[in-house]
Parts: sequence; C-alpha cells; structure tokens
Amino acid sequence: MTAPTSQADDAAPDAAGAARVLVIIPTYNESENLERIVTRLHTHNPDVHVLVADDNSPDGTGEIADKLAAADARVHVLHRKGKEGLGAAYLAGFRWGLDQGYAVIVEMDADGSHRPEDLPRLLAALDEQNADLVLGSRWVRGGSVVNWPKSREVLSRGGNLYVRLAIGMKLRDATGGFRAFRRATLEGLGLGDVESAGYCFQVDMARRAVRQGFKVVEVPITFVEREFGTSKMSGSIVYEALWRSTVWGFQDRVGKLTGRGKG
Ligand SMILES: Nc1nc2c(ncn2[C@@H]2O[C@H](COP(=O)(O)OP(=O)(O)O)[C@@H](O)[C@H]2O)c(=O)[nH]1
Ligand SMILES: [Mg+2]
Repeated sequence: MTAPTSQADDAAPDAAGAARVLVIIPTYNESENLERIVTRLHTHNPDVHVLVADDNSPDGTGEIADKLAAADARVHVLHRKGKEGLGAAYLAGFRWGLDQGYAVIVEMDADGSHRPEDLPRLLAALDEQNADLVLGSRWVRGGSVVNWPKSREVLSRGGNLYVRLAIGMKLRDATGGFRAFRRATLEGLGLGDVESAGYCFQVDMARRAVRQGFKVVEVPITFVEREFGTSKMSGSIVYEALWRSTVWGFQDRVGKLTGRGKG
C-alpha cells in the first residue's frame, strides 16, 4: 500500500470536535455530484462531518470540495496525488478520521447511489444491534437496486455468490460500499497490510472484520444508479476482485487444514 502523499488541507488537530461521525466520500470525476450529495447528506444528517477523498480529479472535483470546505466547517478534504483506486483513498481517509478522533467512520459513494436518507438506519444498527460494522446491503430482504443495468446486477449478484463460495463468508452483500465502522473495528482490522486497491477492498474489509470476530450486521438499503457522471468500474477492477477472492479462499482453506486459520 502506498502512503498518503497529501494531507487534509484543514487538518487541524481534532477536527472532530463534538462530532461523532465522519462520512468519507471518495471521488474521482464527480463534479456533477459532489455538492448535491454533501447538501443532501447534511439535510438528513446535520451532525455528521464529511471527508472528501479526491484523487486529483481532472474535472475539478477537488476544487469544488475545497469550496464546500471553506463554506462549512463540517466538510474536510483530502487531496491525493492521483488515481490510486478506491481502497487506497479509503485507507488514507480512515487514517485521517482515526487521527482526528471520530467514533464512527462511514463509507459512502459520491454519486447518490447510497441514499443519505438511509444513513440514520445504518448508524442506529451500530447501537441497537450492538454491531461493530454495519453493511448497507442490496441483497438481504428489504434491500433493492433501482435503475441498475441488468449486467451490473448480474455482476454484483455473481460476485457476491463467488465470494460466498470461495471465501465461505455468509454475508449477502460483501461488495457494497455503504458502511459504518466503529473506530475500534477499524483499529482492529490491521489496515497497515491491506493491498486491495479497487472495489475488492470492500470484500477485504468485510473478510477481515469477520475473521477478527467482529459483529457484522447487514441492513437493507435501496441502491439507486447514478444520474450524473460515469461509473469507474472496469475490467481490471473485476479481475483484481476475482483473483484476490480466489487467493483468500485458498489461504483460508489451507489455514483451516493446518490449524492456522482464524476461521
Ligand atoms: N478517490 C477515488 N475515488 C474513486 C475511485 N474509483 C471510484 N471512486 C469513487 O467511488 C465511488 C463509487 O464509484 P462508481 O464509479 O460510482 O462505481 P459503481 O457504483 O460501482 O459504478 C464514487 O464516489 C467514485 O467517485 C478512485 O480510484 N479514487
Ligand atoms: Mg456508482
């Protein structure tokens, strides 16, 4: 994993202040979406802070983030030097959020697919179900997808089925990216040796949490396909997810056979 090369430009000590919850929004070319999603997030969750983790988007998303941060003390920006993938952006964001003292750190996409209106239910599940990690889940009862092309639905369902079979994890939606972590959970995951760069980062985090014995709870969400901008999903992202899941599956099985697996 590469170290973050940039600092949050307003990284005063304890940006958290009285705020408990930090929502990290990773961005790459989300200029049409960023202001919309931050406004909507704060309409429904006025007390949360936001960290935009931008990979030096050529479309000016980083400047929009700076403008939002200048106007609202709840908004912070992490400028990264270039496109290094979702996983790397989140790892840098997690580190920043932990350093600043937030109690809960949330992952959420910039494109409106993760509805800020659903966040209170995710946060409530942390307390009510005594969870260490809450996953917004499209594939549990009550979850759904709206306007997703059939090809993406097949990829997501197929990917999750493969993850269940290869890794033996019981989760229905291990690839989703709308999640709430307690800080103790993030501290216990061993983030220092995470290598997943693309979307399989999400599987990696879920697998680590389950293996460490953390309580992982799935809460149904409605996932709405973006209206603006384009998806960053690519063949190489799918390929990385496939090969890493396969390797993890083998490692876990060999670990079990030799008694070295954690379960
Ligand atoms: N910082 C950063 N954000 C990314 C990267 N790839 C994707 N994202 C963000 O991750 C979120 C999900 O990406 P998206 O393209 O919507 O994926 P999809 O929903 O699976 O089609 C969005 O907020 C993207 O801007 C990346 O390499 N770096
Ligand atoms: Mg999306």
